[in-house]
Amino acid sequence: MSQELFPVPAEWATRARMNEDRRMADHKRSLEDADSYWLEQAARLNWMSPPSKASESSFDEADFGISWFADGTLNVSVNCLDRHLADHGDSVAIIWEPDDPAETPRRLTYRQLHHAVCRFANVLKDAGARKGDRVTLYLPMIPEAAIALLACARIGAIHSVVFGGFSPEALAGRITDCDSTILVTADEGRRGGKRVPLKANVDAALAMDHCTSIHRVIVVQATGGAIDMQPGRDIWYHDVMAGVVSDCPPEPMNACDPLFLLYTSGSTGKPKGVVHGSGGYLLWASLTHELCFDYRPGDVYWCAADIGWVTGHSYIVYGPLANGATTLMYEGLPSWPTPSRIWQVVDRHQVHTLFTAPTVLRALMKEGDDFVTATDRSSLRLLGSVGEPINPEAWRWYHAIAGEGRCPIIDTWWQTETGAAMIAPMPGATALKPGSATFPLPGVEPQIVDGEGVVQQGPCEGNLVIARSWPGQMQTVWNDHDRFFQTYFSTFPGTYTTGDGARRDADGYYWITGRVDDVINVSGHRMGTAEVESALVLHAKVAEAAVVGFPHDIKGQGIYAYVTLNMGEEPSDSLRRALVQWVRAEIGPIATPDVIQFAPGLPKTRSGKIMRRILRKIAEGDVSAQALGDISTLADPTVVKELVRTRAIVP
Ligand code: 6R9
Repeated sequence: MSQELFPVPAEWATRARMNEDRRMADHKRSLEDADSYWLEQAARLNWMSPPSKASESSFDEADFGISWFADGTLNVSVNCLDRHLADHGDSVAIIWEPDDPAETPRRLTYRQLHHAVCRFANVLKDAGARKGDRVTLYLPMIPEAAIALLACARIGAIHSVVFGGFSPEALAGRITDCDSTILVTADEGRRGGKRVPLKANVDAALAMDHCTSIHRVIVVQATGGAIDMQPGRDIWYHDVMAGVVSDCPPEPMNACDPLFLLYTSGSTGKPKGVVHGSGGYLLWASLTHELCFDYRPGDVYWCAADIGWVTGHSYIVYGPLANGATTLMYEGLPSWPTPSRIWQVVDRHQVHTLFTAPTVLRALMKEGDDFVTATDRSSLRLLGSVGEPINPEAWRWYHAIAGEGRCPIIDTWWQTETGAAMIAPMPGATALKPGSATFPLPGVEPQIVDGEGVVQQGPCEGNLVIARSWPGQMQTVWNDHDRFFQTYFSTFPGTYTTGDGARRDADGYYWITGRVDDVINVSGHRMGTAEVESALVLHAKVAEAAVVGFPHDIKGQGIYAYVTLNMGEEPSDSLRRALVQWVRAEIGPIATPDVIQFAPGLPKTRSGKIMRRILRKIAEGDVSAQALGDISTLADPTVVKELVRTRAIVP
């Protein structure tokens, strides 16, 4: 644990809204005088009818529920667009940087974005979308993605974005789970010079027997590639946009009405639809965007995430646009066509704030500093990190090389479930320690509990829980309120269980240590080991599979799969390759197993439970007797010896 301390740079001490004293006073007040604090904060939004109540949430089974600003009415798109028009309608809302640097970037002012959103909202209405209907978005990183999100918000339709890298199978599952009726996609996506066959994937998904709810597919022409259009079902975005008016009155929404759902992996079962409300979520995205990045007019802010993840929702679209910011949206990959690309984009658009993931930094670090130092980067003032713990080495590189020592690193810890950042520094208020997400934001009350749920005091390590509701908290799991309670509130009653481990040091800094459940974090993407296992056992030759994470230099964690074959099947390299392809086709490339070890048997307890602890150790290559621990309780202890022996022949 690093004890270096990086004080607030002088430039930020002068410029920032927050300083150390105010940060502490705000946090104290947000907990001690929560109602008045939050009703005051609610004024940062534009309400049709302002709320008179803040939180009426409870984590207890008897009166369980999450409710924020329950009697307030607003429209999220009005907050992100209309209210900015009078003062700065002509300032740039979105800068779009294409995949191919030879192409021309696009710029949309707030006025132009408002115009496009209202038109597309009318297109959605013409397609039959009504308040509460689900609209699935399967799009590349193009401005139409932001337009589609906000158009749904305008009419009160609930958007469900499916990451463009997911397979037809995964897309179909997410459509069916929420019965969405309309799908918005593009002909193709582009990333790193390659084409992603989005529309062809859509066709494959909609051809599946169980996937029957979609009656309208709206297709954005992004590349002009050849695709099939099914008459009566598929329509071109540009055709329908040409035929609608640009006047679309915003739908009044209750603060608790769902704004979106977003599927995310857990430790068990299928991915669940995380449901976020309108008022609390937007307040949280907007407030945390201001606290963490201290945006000022004229700054160019770039969150280099994909819209398919919660980071894209909260920090490319909702947070920055609610705050009237200029948000940069990048279609491509950080290191294509050259490892300098990310910094070239910074220079091209004079980016002030860059927000990316540790996995990107580690990959760029490996390429050497010359790709960074060949660029100017003098516009950079703030650097953000999200998605996984940032190792101190990557932190120092980001700080010293990319940011030339002048930019604070804002390491934001949060989750799809939390809506936006929870534990994070503020640039003018927090002295930094490399690798620590530092302190909780206002209203966030973290606790560290031991395995029995006993709250630990002072410096300690254990399970990270949150002791009270905050405005950005998810409201339910789509169609499964019971699963919501069971997943997050039953392990340590009375608190929200994050699934992460954390350490608190003597100065009160929080250090996130990673997941404590069966979720692995591959390049900042969450993957349930159960999902990969289910995909593997669907293969005709596979009898059983167990998947664990293992440390990976670039990805943070890699996917290690133990596979037991059906009787009569022989392990081979070609079968190994076939299984890797199989998983990619079932879930998508982000689930690609790094290692497949054919295992004659899996270590199980007598009650049949797979001992993952042992599998993790073997995957890490730590096969000492001490590491493997007591294996005498296994139904068949010889299995372990066999796994250690066969590990040696894994390529
Ligand atoms: C925003 C996002 C959530 C999980 C979370 C944790 C890990 C995210 C982190 C971090 C350490 C950070 N995580 N940010 N761990 N430091 N700054 O990533 O949401 O995709 O739901 O993942 O990611 O393990 O529980 P999501």
